[in-house]
Amino acid sequence: MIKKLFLLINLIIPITILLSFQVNSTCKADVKNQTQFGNDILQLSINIWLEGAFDGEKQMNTELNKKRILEQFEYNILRPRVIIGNITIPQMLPGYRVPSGAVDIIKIMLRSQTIPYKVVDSTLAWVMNNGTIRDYSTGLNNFAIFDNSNAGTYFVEIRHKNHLPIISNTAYSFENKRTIGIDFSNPKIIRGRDNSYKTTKTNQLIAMMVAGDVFKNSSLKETNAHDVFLMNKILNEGEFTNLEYHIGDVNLDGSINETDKKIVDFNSSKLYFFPIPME
Ligand SMILES: [Ca+2]
Ligand SMILES: [Ca+2]
Repeated sequence: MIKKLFLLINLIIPITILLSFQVNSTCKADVKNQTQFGNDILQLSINIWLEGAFDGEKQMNTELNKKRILEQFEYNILRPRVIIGNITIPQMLPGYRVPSGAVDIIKIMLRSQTIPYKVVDSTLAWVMNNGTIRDYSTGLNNFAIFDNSNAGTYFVEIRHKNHLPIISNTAYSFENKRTIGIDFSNPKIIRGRDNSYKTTKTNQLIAMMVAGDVFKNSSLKETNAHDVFLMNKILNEGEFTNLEYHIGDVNLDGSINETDKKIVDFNSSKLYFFPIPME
């Protein structure tokens, strides 16, 4: 009898350990969603304006959302590409929708504060029409979520498909689950970007991401002809269908036409600088 009991205990203990490990793993996977490189969840809330979509006063257009172009892009393009290199890009979680009021998608990167300023994490976020953001996965939180890095001090870089990238002037200290707020509409926040300053209809000096960067090349070989040349080519060749998430739609209204070309022409002298001085 004692021997049988001993055998039973010997069986139960490993099973219990195995089960508890599985439960822990499942919980961790649910919470962290494919975390591989870090243990912390960093939260970033920003204010950002995208030139072209911005009305010059207090909001941006939401045509890509109204025409369901963002929704199609999220489902058809982004979902199959969850992992890019070593970076896990979040996808919208099942059951969540593109948030109402979304203008477009931006990519936000955290860079180390020491040379060579490596990218330590990267995530996507929805830009909302009032200049705030939402987390990409659910569209419900008013902050972007980074879960592949640890707490630390990082520069914040923002990229968009056809706007010039920008980066913060200083590095910010992130702690686990504490939301950092950065107002990128304040010109002082952006590093070396005199070109992005604009005066709004209400005579406020604000910063925004410069529109029209349809040709992206981080090398020094890019000239100020590239963006204009590519925009002309897009218009002339008409290799697009409206209602498509397209790099030529500079003002983010869901169509590609002379309005987009005018913006690229107007900004052509700014568009060949890769404005991340540290790269
Ligand atoms: Ca360019
Ligand atoms: Ca357009």
